[in-house]
Amino acid sequence: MVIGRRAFLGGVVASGAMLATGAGIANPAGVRAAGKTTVTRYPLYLPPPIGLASSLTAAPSTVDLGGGNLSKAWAYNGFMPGPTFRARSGDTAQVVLRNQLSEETITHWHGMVVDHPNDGHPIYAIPPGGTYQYSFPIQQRAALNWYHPHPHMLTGKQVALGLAGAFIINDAEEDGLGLPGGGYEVPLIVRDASLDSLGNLQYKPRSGGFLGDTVLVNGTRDPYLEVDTALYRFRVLGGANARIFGLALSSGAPFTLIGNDGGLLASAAQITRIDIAPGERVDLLVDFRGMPVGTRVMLRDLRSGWNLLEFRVARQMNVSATVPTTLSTITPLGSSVRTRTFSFDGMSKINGLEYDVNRIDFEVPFGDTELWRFATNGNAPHPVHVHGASFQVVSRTGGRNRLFPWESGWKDTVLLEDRETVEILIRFGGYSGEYLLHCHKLEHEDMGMMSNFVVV
Ligand SMILES: [Cu+2]
Repeated sequence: MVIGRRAFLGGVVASGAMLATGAGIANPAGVRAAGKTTVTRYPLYLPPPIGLASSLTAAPSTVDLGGGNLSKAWAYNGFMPGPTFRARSGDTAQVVLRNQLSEETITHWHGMVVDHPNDGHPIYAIPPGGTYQYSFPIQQRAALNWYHPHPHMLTGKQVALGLAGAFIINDAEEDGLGLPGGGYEVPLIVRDASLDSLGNLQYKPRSGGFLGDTVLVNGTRDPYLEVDTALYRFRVLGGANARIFGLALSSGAPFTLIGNDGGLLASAAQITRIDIAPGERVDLLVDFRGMPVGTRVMLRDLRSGWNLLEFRVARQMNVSATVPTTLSTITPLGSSVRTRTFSFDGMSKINGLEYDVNRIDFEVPFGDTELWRFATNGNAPHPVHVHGASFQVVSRTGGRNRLFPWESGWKDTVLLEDRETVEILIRFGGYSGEYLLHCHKLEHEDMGMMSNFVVV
């Protein structure tokens, strides 16, 4: 068993809070949030950085979710979330995955355009004790991507138990904008979790999608973050198995939305609510300038009514920062040469077929722009994710019947709610080879709502 540095430090720092919260471990966060009882909050955890030439070990571990109690989890290198990779366009990643779990695993680099052997396809799952050598160049624009397990029928369990981490790419275009950096750029991995009576992470799958009763931000229960009177950049990942979050600030102030799955948007948008489904990312600026020290602002989830993260304005600072209005150039993919339709059927099928790891369902010519139409045939929401390329969302009909500002620019995951049809434009210009299309509600994925295709 590996005890991460975080577990050790957390145990020392936060031991005084244990008595106050010992009974609260198994309480549903929704109950706590709705009541008037005082919630003991814990410092938001920030995963450590990791180099691009590193070993990544998936293993049972113990982590401190806040308050000093150690919870059993599965973690990368003993950390939950796993360590944060940070790369620049042009770098090369050389990562050795080591499997110290009791079952097979493989790691997928969600949002990264890599070739088939580096994509974490389930056929490459390694047994307990096995290793897998990844080697891939980073040839894409700045974005918050992430990594998580992708073994067939085990992804939901392994992610729910703690295996996920951030992979941030920076580039010169982004540098030129003078966006908040250093301590003012904070990744936020938002997920729900289920804890047993001892406070250990547990996985209780249900076919409609795992829903936990405790929210974790960067693996911290009831977190707070002390902030300066400054502009902050929050890199938010929807890291739940199935839960969709409706992000908003308790102050009613808007977020400044600057990016999403595939990096910067063309221009910034002021928006008070953002829905983020499993696998989706949003890049948000939040301005604490001008707020008196002592001010508290809550990041909330309007769907469940949960409090996600409390910002505590703690220090008066004079940090110059401007909110750029023009961010990047998004070149439209243009007209498509063919259309494909994918029906997400029930909880386990695409176009009537359950996943077969050895079956190739369709071929896509390299470099062609195609229009893909995603429709539901019940049991939505389905966050639809494509490996191997980013795409542009062009329309949504039925259901919410519109597109949202966080769906502009480049995406790799798009939310399909009940009765919705979503059309995207996609072009595979990175590599030929085998990739995956699947529902990112991990229980649907594990039950077979996934398809192999080949870029030829
Ligand atoms: Cu689904």
